[in-house]
Order: sequence, then structure tokens, then C-alpha cells
Amino acid sequence: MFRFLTAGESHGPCLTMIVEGLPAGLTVEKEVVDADLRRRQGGYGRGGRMKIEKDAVRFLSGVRHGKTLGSPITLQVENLDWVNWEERMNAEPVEAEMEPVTRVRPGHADFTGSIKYGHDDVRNVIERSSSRETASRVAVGGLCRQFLAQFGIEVHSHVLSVAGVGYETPRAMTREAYPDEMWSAVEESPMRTADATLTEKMIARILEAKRDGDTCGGVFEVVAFGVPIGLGTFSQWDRRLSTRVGMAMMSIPSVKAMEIGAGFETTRTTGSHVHDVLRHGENGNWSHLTNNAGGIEGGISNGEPIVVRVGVKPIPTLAHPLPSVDLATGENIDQSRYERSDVCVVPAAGVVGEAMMAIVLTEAVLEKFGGDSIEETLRNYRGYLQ
Ligand code: EPS
Repeated sequence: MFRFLTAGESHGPCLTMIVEGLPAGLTVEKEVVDADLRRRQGGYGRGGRMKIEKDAVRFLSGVRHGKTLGSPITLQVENLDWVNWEERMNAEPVEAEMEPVTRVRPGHADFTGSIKYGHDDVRNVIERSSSRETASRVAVGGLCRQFLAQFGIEVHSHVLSVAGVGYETPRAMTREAYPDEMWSAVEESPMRTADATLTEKMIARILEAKRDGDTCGGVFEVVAFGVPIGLGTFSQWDRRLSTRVGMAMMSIPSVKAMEIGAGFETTRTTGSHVHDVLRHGENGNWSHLTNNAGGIEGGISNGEPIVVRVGVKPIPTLAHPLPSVDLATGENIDQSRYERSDVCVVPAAGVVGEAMMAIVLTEAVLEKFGGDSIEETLRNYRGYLQ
């Protein structure tokens, strides 16, 4: 069974991840993980923290001479900001008086977390609810990406819109709709969107929001190519690939919506306009004329690209704060608290979406093909394809 856990506070010394279940003998490169970590740090609209951090992974166990051992893999990403927080975040009691955070930000975990855990200092909530945790998932996803590459599976993401500025019409989702040049353009764009004009418009929208002390959400799309027919199953609700992709995407902080393939669009028309006609080629390959199903039918991958669109709300830390409550006094106040933050995290959230997709597919590939060594997994995979 593939599984992982993450630990670490946003301004603590580091993030730690333990990954279990990757087969032995898989070549893993730190550089591939680090490249993903860098991509998550980028994107227009990020705040001051990203100027401090230079996320990079350290393998602390489970890897020897560049190959997995089959034992638990421990990954670590340092928080370079820790030096500025050593006293405030020390595990040991400290002498200095610390002013507690008590004015909660609407839309943040500040309120629910404080009530739930009985904290009188919201700092105790902010630290783990922070999206800093998503660096952990990206590191794990960077390992999964290297596992999936063995099966010819690739995962990409791009931004479709920011605060309503973006692609207007539903896009085709077949393999041909995503040429390789598109992904190079996405990687070049600070908005992670292939259209240069759209990049400019999105940046202008973010600048406008920033001037108003406001924030922007948006929609990103994650696409996985090369997924074989047969991952996931309808036989139990929680083993459907759609269930698992849904849970993975909804687990990303600030995500409030998600659809698979044509999603909500399918509800506005009739069946004959929605379902993807199946073809059997002379070469024996299966294909569909369209991909409205987003690569999943009956909770099982159907061989087409897996396509999901994910809606990210505007982040709750506003430079022009909304009215709120001071938890210390119970008083209604005119302005909640502001602290250093980002204005738009949609491009970064897309990179986290890629990691979550890679994690779900890794789990599903291992469930289907098993294997304690990568050779064994590949042998089972090739046998199935035949
Ligand atoms: C975050 C607030 C900001 C973000 C942070 C998420 O951090 P800080 O409080 O240190 O300024 O930059 O995101 C990250 C640190 C990251 O790595 O993505 C929050 O309140 O959620």
C-alpha cells in the first residue's frame, strides 16, 4: 500500500514527509523534486515569504545511491524563515512575552481552528493550517512523478482563469488539444497559462486587486497523459478513481470546487452531446472521439487524458481586512488582522494539483500492478497491457 504523512509548521524548522510503499530499485533524482518545489514557489502574485525560501529536498532515509530501497522514505524541506521565528516557534518554553494573535480572518482556519482546539493564540492554528504544508505534497508528488514516468504517465497543470479573467469557452480535452508547445509556454508564463495576452490580462487583474488590498482566486486544470485503461474501480465507492482524484484536489487549501472533464457543462445539455464515442483502431488501440468524461468512466480510467478543473477561492488574508471578532474580548471589530501574505496563489495551487494527481495515480498504479521492486511492477504492467 502506498501512503504518506506530512508534518511541520509554517515557521518551524522544517517540513518532514514519510512515504511508504514505493517499490525498490526506482531511480529518484533530487533535482526532479527540487524543480517541482521551485515551480510551486513561483507564479505571479506571491508575497514576501517566497523571497526568503529556496525550497529543496533532502532524502533522510529509504534512498541509497539514487535508488529507492523499498523502505520508508523520509523527505525534509527546510524553512529558511525559521531563523526569524526561532523564539516565537520554539518547542521549548521561552522567557519572552508573546503577544497572542486574537483577531481572526474571515475565510481562514483562524476561527474554526481556535474554537476546535481551544487555542487562545490563533498563531497555534495558523502554523499548520498554512499553505506552507503544500510544499510537502509537492515533494512527495515529485517522487511519484518519477515513478509514473516508468509507465509513460505525465502530469501537467495550467491556469484557466483568475478572478474571472481567462478562457471563456469550454476547451477540448483530447490528447491533441494539449500539444507539447503548450506546456513549454505554460512553464514560461508567470501565470502558468499558455496564452501570452491572457498572462498580461491576469497580471493586470492581480495588480488591481493588490492596489485595493484584495486577493484573487481562479481555476486551474490538471491533465494526466498516458494513464492506462483500468485504474480505480466502481466496485466500492471509495475506490473509484473519480472519488480519489476528487478527494485529492479538494484537500488543497482554498479549493472550493472541482469538476472532472466537462463537469458542470454536461448538465446543461443532453446525453448525445456529452458521451464520448469509442473507436477501435486497426492497430488494436482504443480511443474516444471526444473526452468529456475527462478520462474516467465508471470510476475507472478509460485511456484518455485525465482532466480535472479546480476552483480556488481568493485567499483570506486581505491587506484591506474585513470586519471580524476579537476572540480575546468577544468584541465585533471593524478590521481583522493582516499579516504578510500572497495576493494570488492559483499558479502555485496548480503545481500542488499536479502533485496530488501524481500521488493518486501512483497509489492506483501500485494497487493494480503491485510489486516490491520496480522491475516486478513493470513486468506486471506489461503483462496486463498484452
Ligand atoms: C500563508 C502565508 C504566507 C504564505 C504561505 C501561506 O506565509 P508567511 O505567513 O510566512 O508570510 O507565503 O505560503 C507559504 C509559506 C508557502 O510555502 O506556500 C498562509 O497564511 O497560509
